[in-house]
Amino acid sequence: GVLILLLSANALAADFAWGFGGSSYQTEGAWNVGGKEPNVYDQWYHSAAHASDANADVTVDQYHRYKDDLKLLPTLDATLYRFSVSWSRVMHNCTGMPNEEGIAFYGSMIDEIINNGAVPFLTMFHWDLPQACYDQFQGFNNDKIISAFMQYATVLFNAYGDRVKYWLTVNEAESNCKFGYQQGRLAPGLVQASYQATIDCVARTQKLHAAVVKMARTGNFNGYEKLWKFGFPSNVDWYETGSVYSASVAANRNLARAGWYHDPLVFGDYKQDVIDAFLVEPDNADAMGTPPPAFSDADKLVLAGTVDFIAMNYYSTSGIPVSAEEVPSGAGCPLLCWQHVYSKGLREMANWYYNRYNLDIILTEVGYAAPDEATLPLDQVINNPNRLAFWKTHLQAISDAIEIDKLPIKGLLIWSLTDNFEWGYYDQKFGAVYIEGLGVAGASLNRIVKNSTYFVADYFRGKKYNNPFVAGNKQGGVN
Ligand code: GBH
Repeated sequence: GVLILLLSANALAADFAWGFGGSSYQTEGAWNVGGKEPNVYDQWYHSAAHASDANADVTVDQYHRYKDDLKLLPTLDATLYRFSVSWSRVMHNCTGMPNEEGIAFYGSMIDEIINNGAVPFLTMFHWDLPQACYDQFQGFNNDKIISAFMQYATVLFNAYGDRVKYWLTVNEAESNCKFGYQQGRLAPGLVQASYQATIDCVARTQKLHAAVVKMARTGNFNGYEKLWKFGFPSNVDWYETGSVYSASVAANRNLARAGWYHDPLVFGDYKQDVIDAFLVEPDNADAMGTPPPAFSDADKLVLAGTVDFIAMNYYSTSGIPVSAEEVPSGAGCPLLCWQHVYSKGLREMANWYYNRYNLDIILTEVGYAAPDEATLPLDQVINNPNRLAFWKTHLQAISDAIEIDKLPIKGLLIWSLTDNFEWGYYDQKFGAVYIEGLGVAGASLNRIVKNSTYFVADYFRGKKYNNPFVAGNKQGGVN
């Protein structure tokens, strides 16, 4: 009787695993070590115009400390780890010879992830384009980025495809395009007047993603390519019906953001409701009012079916009254608080994705930059009640989505493992781990785990979900 009970309880447990994420420019440092060439962020923050800004020359020095950092994973029973490869660390001159030292670095990182019992999620591109690609053809402002990226992807597939199964091609295409190539607020700093430039750049990035995935699926790399899974992490703020947005406005905005990202990669093109949603709301400064470009028939064939799961980044919900926010707004405060904390938005967005695409969902980023952590004394940072409250509500929303809504949310990658360089600032602290003296020259950069991180680990231990992921292909077969 007991055995049967145990077996059936096990059979009922949902498939889910969790871990942490980070990105190369934000965490590695070692900007000119090991044969790494400058990327557009090195160039940007070293330029005269930004000489007084913070930069990520050192940041959390993960390049030298990754082995120790990754040891944290098994102590928390965390089994996923997302990192990005810095293109200019592994290839010379944009598309020139591979840099063997850089290739070996990420190979060692992947081995350490696997040795610590975790599954690597490899982000191919998290915005730190080789400066050489920008100098040669303006990077993502030119279709030449597609063939250049395919050469880069070939290097990654050959080097890591035996141990990496989960690939994220381009992180947040809209953020990269808008901030880097239209508004010029981040590197490489190109300014173009119209949001149309962002829309065109996103379409180019979708074609790039599709070309890389098709290359993987039709190519012959190392015998493991049939096992690889691909995602395209989206940045979509959820819009909530309420006093600010009517139901139809909120629905249109969600369609025009979430559908814009994933319709082409699932269906081969935008469905009509996405195009209608773009046209309907001319007051929105961003996506609305400007139609997305038409894809050619040839493009549509390549685009369709190029994501194996929905890679969902979630931080914030727009249109809720301040009184509905579960904890104080995070990130960007006090100047421009952009993170409105509302866990129900996560659950609603995940439902939206599943209803539309019927695919597994992996939460590729969820996190909180408590607005006060830059100024509080250490013990209050480590025990921050707002961070704890954030995780309580968001873990509840995730498990409700899994257990009540029956959504196939298969993974959570907490953004981020450590406090790091938040694209211009060190005072927006998303980390599960505090870094002593981050941003201060010569600081110890000692790691201290925040207490809310132990809460997360205990929460998932209690859930006893089944881990659906299988470590590197050499390690344990396939799922
Ligand atoms: C992600 O971007 C990135 O993938 C990651 O690198 C980053 O560290 C993390 O999230 C936290 O920000 O200043 O009011 O104009 C999140 C999407 C979109 C969030 C732009 C900040 C700026 C809002 N980002 N947004 S505002």
